[in-house]
Amino acid sequence: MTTMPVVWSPETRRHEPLREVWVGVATEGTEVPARVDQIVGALSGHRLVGATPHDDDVLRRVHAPAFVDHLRTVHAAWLRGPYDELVAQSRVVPYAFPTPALTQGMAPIPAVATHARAGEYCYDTMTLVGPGTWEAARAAVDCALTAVDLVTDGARAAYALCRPPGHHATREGYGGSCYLNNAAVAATALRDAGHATVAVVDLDAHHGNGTQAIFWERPDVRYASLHVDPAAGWFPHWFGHATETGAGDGLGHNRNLPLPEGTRDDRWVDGVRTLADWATGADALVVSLGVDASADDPESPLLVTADGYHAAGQVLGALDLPTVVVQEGGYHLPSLGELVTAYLDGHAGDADR
Ligand code: SP5
Ligand code: ZN
Repeated sequence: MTTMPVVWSPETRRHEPLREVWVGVATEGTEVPARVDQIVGALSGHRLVGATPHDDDVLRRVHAPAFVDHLRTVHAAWLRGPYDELVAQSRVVPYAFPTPALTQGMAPIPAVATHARAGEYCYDTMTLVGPGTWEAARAAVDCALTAVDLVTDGARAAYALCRPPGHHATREGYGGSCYLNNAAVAATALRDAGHATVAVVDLDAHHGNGTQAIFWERPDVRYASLHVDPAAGWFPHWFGHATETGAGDGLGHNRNLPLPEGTRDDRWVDGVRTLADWATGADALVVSLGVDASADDPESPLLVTADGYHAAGQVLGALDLPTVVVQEGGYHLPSLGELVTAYLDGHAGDADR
């Protein structure tokens, strides 16, 4: 068995959200720098590759340039604001959002106050921006692009240890602990490298509404996801239903398989097989590897085990496509390393574990 190269960057540790505000209460953040240490530590038997710097070209095609500029500058704007004196609060958190409930068909003029401006790009209160958030999110993009380079240079598959995760980030906005959409960047770079169609298969416990939105009207990048049913009350609440199949030229190129709470390995791996069949015929693959579907995970009600993730790796590895595996969620620190290793080893083709 040949193990998969692992791309990472110490810069991804610089994002320290400290808190997430949920139902009006600040709780301890779950998307913490220690996630990187747990995963790197478990993958010491793999070839570790440092991410190399890439320019903003792909990033500015995936995301609106004004959004990218906002993310890069908003924390400095927050520090210039009166927030330190007012609330002794160092993290950017929006408090009002120009949703249709407010705008009612009128075109809002961008706000001046940073705490209001933040609500134009951030769609929830759980995704705080601190001093190192931009540097970490940008390093995660470099991890994804470096993994694409490895595949372009002949590796069959490469793993990008991206942090913060990305699949909830849309073309023009961030939320769900995600800032820049690493998987969408990888898929776009694989298209640039000459792969005519790219399939993104998303195994995170939550639906990747950002990736879905970015490729919604495109037939050349197909998105498919297995996740806890938003209709059972789970984030991202408004998206992830089976009825969402794309639009325009992308109609029929989006596939959602929502699962009930309590889904275990057998039905989850069946779902992975369905998504693998659906991806057949693509020229390259991106796997959004969230391991928060694990039974141990505090953020989802799915009950998948490391054996399930290993089986998922075998199923998607058997597609034998050039593949970039991108880290998404997964929050139970003690089991993170085992879950990621199980998937990667399955994908690389070990027979059992
Ligand atoms: C990438 C990813 O997995 N994002 C997950 C975003 C979903 N977060 C929903 C959070 C719901 C409330 N969590 C309360 C836990 C208290 N720490
Ligand atoms: Zn998730």
